[in-house]
Amino acid sequence: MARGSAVAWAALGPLLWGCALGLQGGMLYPQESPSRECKELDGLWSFRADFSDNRRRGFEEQWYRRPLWESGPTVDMPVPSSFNDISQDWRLRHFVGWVWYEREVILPERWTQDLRTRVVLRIGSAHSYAIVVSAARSRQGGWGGTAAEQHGTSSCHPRHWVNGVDTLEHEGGYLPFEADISNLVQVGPLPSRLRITIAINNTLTPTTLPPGTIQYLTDTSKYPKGYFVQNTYFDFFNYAGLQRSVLLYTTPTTYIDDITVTTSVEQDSGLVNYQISVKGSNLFKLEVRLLDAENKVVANGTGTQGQLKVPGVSLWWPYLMHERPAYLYSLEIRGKGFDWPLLVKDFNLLRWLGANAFRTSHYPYAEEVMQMCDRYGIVVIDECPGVGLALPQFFNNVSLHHHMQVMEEVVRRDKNHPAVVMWSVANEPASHLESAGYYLKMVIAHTKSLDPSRPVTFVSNSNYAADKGAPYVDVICLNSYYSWYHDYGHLELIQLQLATQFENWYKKYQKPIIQSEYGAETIAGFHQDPPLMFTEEYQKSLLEQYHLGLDQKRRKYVVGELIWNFADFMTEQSPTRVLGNKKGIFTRQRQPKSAAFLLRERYWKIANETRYPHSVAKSQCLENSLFT
Ligand code: GCB
Repeated sequence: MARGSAVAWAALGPLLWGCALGLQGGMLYPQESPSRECKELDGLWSFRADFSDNRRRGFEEQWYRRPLWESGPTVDMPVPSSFNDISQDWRLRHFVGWVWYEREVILPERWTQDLRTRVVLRIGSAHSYAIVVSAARSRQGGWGGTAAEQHGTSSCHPRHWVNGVDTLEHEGGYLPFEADISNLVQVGPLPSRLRITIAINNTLTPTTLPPGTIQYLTDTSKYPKGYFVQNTYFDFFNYAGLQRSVLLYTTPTTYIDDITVTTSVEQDSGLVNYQISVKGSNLFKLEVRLLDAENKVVANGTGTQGQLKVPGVSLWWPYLMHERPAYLYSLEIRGKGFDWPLLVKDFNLLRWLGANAFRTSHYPYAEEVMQMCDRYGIVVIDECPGVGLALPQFFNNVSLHHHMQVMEEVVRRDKNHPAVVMWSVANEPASHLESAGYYLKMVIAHTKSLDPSRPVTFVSNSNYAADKGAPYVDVICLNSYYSWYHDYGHLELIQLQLATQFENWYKKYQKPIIQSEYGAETIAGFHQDPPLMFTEEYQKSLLEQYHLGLDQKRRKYVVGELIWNFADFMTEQSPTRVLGNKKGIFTRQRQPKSAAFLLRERYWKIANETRYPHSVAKSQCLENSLFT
């Protein structure tokens, strides 16, 4: 394991590694407590896509000024979900531009009357650019003014349009954002209703993350006037909308804004250094209590920073993992949206497989996924949406600045998770370019300054000799598709090519290596023996060949193998994709292909081969596992 033997994953509630963030304010996951209440806004929202030619009718007609149904037809839209797959209207599936969500909420009276209460609106993620407008309505009827209304601007440019604490803008999907809306709901004659309107734009530009381009097709013999397509440079469907939960929560006006914890171990004692940021007042007294998994107090402290000592500490430990050598064996899963049944099913499958890790390919997963990783002992390589950095023009200063900010948001959100073992700043950037070298150097350095305790990487598919980013990473992560994207059908070449890959990279960089992707497209139910591409037999044989190659190096410098992919997933349409990417060892419905059984045998074999009895005791999950 890259972090080395000094790693201490303690099972002491929310443990954090040291961070010095540039972002203003924290982003703690909302939890109910004696002083905090939460109100989930999941469920049906009103929805309309702006199909107008310039996609700006919503702003021109100020749809946010009145309930959405008053300005035109609306449809029901579940939140959380991606809007693309919900309706039977094909235009919505491929829609690019502004969509509008609206929901009316009745607020508890205390929230609107008690001026010692802060009311916060929190959006788990909105892909990819969002503007939020809130309006409070008094009991007597009539809507109280929003900032946008008071300023009366009709400009459709968001920067002019929003101007007030009750509205909020956020750029980038996959990460949470929030606003204190107390000023809005706590003014006027007993307001009790809140109308929340969220406009979301899924257009990707050369400076968004991931980047994209809009291409106008101007040959009028082939395309109608104004016809455009969105080009993306990654291999998943650009699902969009309110894909994670939206909620309101309260805090007292003097409140804990952020907590940062770093941990270490001294003999059998756990040391927990904490730093707590309090906002709203300087007049407070802090008592700190550290609870164990059974809610028993195991240490006490006072003040905004200090160290707690826990004798006889029980350490957090990855599922089935041995410490010498630690080895990640698993697969990539997907977690753009959030859905509890799917999430629990996926974790049951991970445990069935005996897997112990995954990478959040290629964007941060829902916060609930990260919580499950802490709970189930699954190690995470936490990747930001730096995917599709394929063209030279994407390595510009505006993108670099945004990319660094996104890393700040990722680290701010996930620094508390013991499961996070490494940050990944990008997947397959064009890292052979000089400009990419500088860009990656800067993003990696920035991420290290945010969290000096964890290694940082990006995932490469460049040639080892040409890669300009590899010198800056702590661990080399490599994607390769031998006998899939070239040498079609020639499974006999895999071991040689894999050995060459590992030896070249190791010789040049002398760093630990993770095989971060390998796999084969497989259509469940297709069979052929001897194996042919796309059959279950081919996928199995390809993985077997890779495993023979990996076994040659895994006790040396290869520290992990992550197959591509956990389950089939949707992509854009193309002649190389049959209803999406089919490299899953499970179907999209989570049913196993033959390779799932092969993987299961391998992962359990590795676990049984290497684990000592004491490491078994360390895994919190094993005692409850059906599969040991
Ligand atoms: C890759 C990408 C991943 C693709 C995969 C494939 O290298 O990182 O996003 O889905 O290859 O299946 O082509």
